[in-house]
Amino acid sequence: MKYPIVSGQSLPNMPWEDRPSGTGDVVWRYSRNPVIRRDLIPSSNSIFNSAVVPFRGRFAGVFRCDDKWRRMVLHRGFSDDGLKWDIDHEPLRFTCDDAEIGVFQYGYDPRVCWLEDRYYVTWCNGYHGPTIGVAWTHDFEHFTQLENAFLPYNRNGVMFPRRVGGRYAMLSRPSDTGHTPFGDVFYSESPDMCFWGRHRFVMKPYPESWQGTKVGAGPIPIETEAGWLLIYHGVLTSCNGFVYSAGVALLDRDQPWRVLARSGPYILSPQLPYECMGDVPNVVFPCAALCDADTGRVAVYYGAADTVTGLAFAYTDELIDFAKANSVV
Ligand code: BMA
Repeated sequence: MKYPIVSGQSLPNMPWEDRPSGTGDVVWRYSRNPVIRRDLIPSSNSIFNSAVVPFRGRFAGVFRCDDKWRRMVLHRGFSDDGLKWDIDHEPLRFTCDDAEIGVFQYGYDPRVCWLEDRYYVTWCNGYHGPTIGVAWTHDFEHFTQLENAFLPYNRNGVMFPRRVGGRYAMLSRPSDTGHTPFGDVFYSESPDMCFWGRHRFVMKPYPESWQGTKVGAGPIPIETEAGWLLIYHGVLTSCNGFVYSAGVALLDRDQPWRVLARSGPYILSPQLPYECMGDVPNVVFPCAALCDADTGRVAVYYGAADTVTGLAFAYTDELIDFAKANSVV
């Protein structure tokens, strides 16, 4: 590989399809999308913006399943192949030492990060407005909730899979109470998963483009010898409302708030019917990526139209070259 993956794992059983002939696109979709349909469990209105990870030779995930009340709740699930998912019919419950923090109002847009010896879950957590909830699990049975990372209002909390400069690290996007019409990505550090600080600016919208209104981190960054590979979402305000697309950036390995490259064109945008039609039309929203360290194959899980979950494929080397060759930095 041109840019070897650092501390990755072999995932020969991850979902994969070769790029279809006739396209040179850096990202291509699973031919049988949506990989998770909206009504996979009886209670769900929609299943999207969800996070999956390798787990004990199989795959596990935390799924955003809005229910038929239209409450935003999180469910855990398991899969042998990353394609056919067995999602628990009951919402997952967190245990928390602090009764006030442990009150569950709503949860959405989870990410899951393997870090040192356990899986950390971050999600947009209701606490007098949206902020970043943090919890950990060893087994996807018991989830221990920690302090919220930030003050409200904040969304898209995405952890790094190792300490950086000796501290835990997270990207996030300060926001407002509603459908925020702005948004920059920031980097924060923590010595203990409780207190977060040393906030650094990472990137802001790029004007007059698919990422002109706001940007937010997507899947857990993938460490390569060239830098942290970050897939992120960007929003354009059209005369028909927000349009959510995805791009790719490369962040410095030691100082991840430094952006080395960032794609001017998108890598994925809402174009197919299940991305353009649904509860919120014209949304692709990546929240997870599986990566095989041996080949650089990437499988990106993304919410489509706030209704179903799509899957798309890419190679790390090609994503990095795309960010560099088309960089707006
Ligand atoms: C964002 C989040 C996402 C959602 C997107 C499009 O603000 O709420 O969960 O996918 O809007 O509606």
